[in-house]
Formats: sequence, structure tokens, C-alpha cells
Amino acid sequence: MSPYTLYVFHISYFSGKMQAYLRYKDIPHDTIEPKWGGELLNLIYPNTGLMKVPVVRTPEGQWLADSTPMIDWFEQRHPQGAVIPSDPLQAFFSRLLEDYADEWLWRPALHYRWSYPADAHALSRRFAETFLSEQPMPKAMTAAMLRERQHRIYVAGDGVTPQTRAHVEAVYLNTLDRLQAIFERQPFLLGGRPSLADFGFFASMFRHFSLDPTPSQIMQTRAPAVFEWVARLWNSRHHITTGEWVPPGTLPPGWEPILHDVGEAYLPYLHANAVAWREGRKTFDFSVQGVTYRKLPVVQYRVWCRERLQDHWQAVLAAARGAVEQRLRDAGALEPLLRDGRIASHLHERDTPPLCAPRPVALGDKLYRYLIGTHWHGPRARAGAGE
Ligand SMILES: N[C@@H](CCC(=O)N[C@@H](CS)C(=O)NCC(=O)O)C(=O)O
Repeated sequence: MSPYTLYVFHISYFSGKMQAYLRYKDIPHDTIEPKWGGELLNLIYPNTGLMKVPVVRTPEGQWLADSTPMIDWFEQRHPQGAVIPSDPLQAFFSRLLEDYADEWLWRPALHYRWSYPADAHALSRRFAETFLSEQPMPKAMTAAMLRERQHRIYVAGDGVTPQTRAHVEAVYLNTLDRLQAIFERQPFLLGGRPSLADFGFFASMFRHFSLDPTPSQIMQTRAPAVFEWVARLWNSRHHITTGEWVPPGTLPPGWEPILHDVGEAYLPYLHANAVAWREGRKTFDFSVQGVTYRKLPVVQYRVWCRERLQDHWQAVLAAARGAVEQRLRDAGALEPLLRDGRIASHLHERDTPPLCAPRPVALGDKLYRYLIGTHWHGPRARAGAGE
């Protein structure tokens, strides 16, 4: 059988996560970096509704998107070397950390890349020389336009201002300290081999924080054990890495401060975002840990993330429920997870993630996407549905 095809950008957050996962699982795949005006526009967009990577084409010709449901899907099809524990407590908290790391470290990762001139110049040039190399203009101009776009959307447009900047950076620095304490004791988050939580943190820690000039220098000096873990996870293969997770029904020491961040910052953010979505707003203000973020974009995808976490909570088996509930309470995470109940995202009403529904794309739509892309937090574009 021919292998899977994984489409990535070699500098991208979620691409690094998916690449490490497929490597760890030894799932045969070809890796392709699409061009913006080539395969991304003409192949990936019509088949997934997204101008985004990572996406996967299966040997049967299906298209998959979104690293979180993709990993669930691959775990079903390739159960050897499972990364999601069968123990219900460990499974729930691994999923919670994956989601937290995916979404809450995104802002600091993008801030460090696009706010610091050394990083912004290096990375924009790299974009211009790789997946944007076919743009019909001088590379320096492509790079300059890209720096402007990325800063506008992902830094200024994501609430990073002189007032919030120190908090955004503290999210990174505190995370380094928490992970350093864990990796001084054990090789992976849940013990002797990688779990879903490792792959969640890997998204930001690999392609952004350990490789972009400014956060990399910080990691090398402040958290060398994290720097080492990045390479260790990248080099791990399930049939070679022989360690064990901590005993069922337990979590390793060192998870509490991270779970506390989840309860104090991330879950209240997910709730505020969901409420703003229900009210039909485009932006909302959010106060956390003594700082107020103004005009944060409402992200439909993260309304869905919250629904998904609530579903996982509902699915925790009765035998483990008390223990999971107690740990969530201890971290201040139970109340914000459940506050105001379920708020519907309506994100996947017409598809079942990670499977994508192909759609015909008109020429005008293509031209628009070529110039603009799909908005980073927009819903999957669908036939007949404007964004
Ligand atoms: N939740 C998705 C997010 C994918 C995503 O945001 N991809 C980024 C790169 S890491 C992208 O392609 N962005 C395109 C753009 O900025 O226009 C996942 O986990 O795969």
C-alpha cells in the first residue's frame, strides 16, 4: 500500500507536532512542503477548505486536517505504540495538556517570532525562499509583506500590546520552568515514554521556541532539559523507546503547576471566547492574572476545543471520575471547564473531523484565497457559505 502524504511547512508549529508523531509511530509517509500558490491553493484548499498545514492525504484518497483529531484517527488505525494512555485519568489529563499547549502557547510563539526583528527577518526570508518562492516579486519584498501580515494578524491582532507583552512572555518563561522541573527528573511528561501531552507541547517548543533565535537562546540557558527533550522526542520511535508511564491512576509530580495555569488562565479564556461566540461578537476583552487583553479575536475553532474537552470529561468512566474531578478541583480547573455548560461551536456540523469534505472552488474564490489565505481562526470554508 502506498504511504500517507503529509503536507507541512518546515517552520510550522502544528506541522512539527504531526511530523514528530508520525515518526514516533513509524507510520510510513511522504512529506511535501506545498507552495502557497501551487499545491496549497490548488490541491489542499479544494480538498480541505483550508489554506493550512499540516494536512494528510490517505492511501485511499481521503483528506485529513487538524493535528488533534488526526492523532485520534491515527491511534485507531495504528494502535502500536499508543500515545493516549488506556488509564482514564491519564488519558483525560493528557488530552487537557495537549489542548492547552496547542492553543495557549500559540500567542507567545507567534509573538517571539514576529515581534523581535532578528527572528522576524530570519523567518520571513525563510518563508520567501521556500513555500512563497514562486511569488512574482523580489524575495525581499515578499519577506517584508509577510512580516507585516504576520505581525498584524498574529501579534497586534491577537492582543499583544505594550500592556500585555510581559504577560505573553511570562507564559513562555513559566512554561519553560515547569517543564524544566519535570525533565530534570524524567525523560517525557508522563514518565519513560512519550504521550499525547508531549506532542502537544512539541508544537511550540520545536519549530518555534527551540529554533527561532530569541526564544531558542532563552531555552538554551534557562531550560536546558527542555532543549534536550526537544531532540529526544524528535528522535523517539515507539519500538525503541522502552520506558513506562507512571502507574495507572497517577500523574507525575510536576504536573500541578501546569494544571494550575490551565485552570487559572486557559479554561477561563476558552469560556470567555465561547460566550463571545454565542453572542455573535467578533472580538472580546479578557482579564487574566492581573492583565487585560483587549479586542481578542473570537475563535470558533476554540469553541469547538472546549466542547471537545467537555465531551472527554463526560466520557470519563465512573470508576475514575472522582479522582479526575478531585484533581481538576485542586487546579481550579473544574468550574471554568463546566461554566455555563455547553456552548455550541457548530464547527463540524457537516463533517466529521479529521475527515474533510472536498468542494468545488470557483476561480474568484481561488484568487481571493491566493491573496488573503483563509483567516487563521475562520471556520473551514464550505460551498455556499461565506466566512
Ligand atoms: N488546529 C490546527 C491548526 C493548523 C494551523 O494553524 N496551521 C498553521 C501553521 S502552524 C497554518 O497553516 N497557517 C496558515 C496561515 O497562517 O495562513 C492543527 O492542529 O493542525
